[in-house]
Amino acid sequence: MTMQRIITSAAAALLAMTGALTVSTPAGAADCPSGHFCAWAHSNFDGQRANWSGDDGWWESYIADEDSSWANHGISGPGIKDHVKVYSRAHQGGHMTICVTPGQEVGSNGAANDNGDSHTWAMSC
Ligand SMILES: [Ca+2]
Ligand SMILES: [Ca+2]
Repeated sequence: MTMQRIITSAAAALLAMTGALTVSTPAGAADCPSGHFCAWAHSNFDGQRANWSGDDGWWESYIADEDSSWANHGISGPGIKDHVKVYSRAHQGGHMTICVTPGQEVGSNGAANDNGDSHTWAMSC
């Protein structure tokens, strides 16, 4: 084997490994800290992000009525409020626009798009 062939083989092996790594991490699609609920101003977890570990009755202006994708990276377990309900008005008013289950990542949702103003953690949807 020539040196050129060895290098080519090594590069191919590295490429194969990188490809395998990419495929094996679908849960990491959305960049959202563990224990947090995240919302982005654009679809597919793009644009400005807001994240919360607790409830918020009055979202900041950059995300209120701007939310276009969502991810629930909350901690799950017995007796833990691990679902997130988003509401169309402040202080959990109006109607529920979307409910995000534990570990769920929602890249887009026409009904909930640009309508969230508050959210609360809940036991279920
Ligand atoms: Ca938006
Ligand atoms: Ca709204």
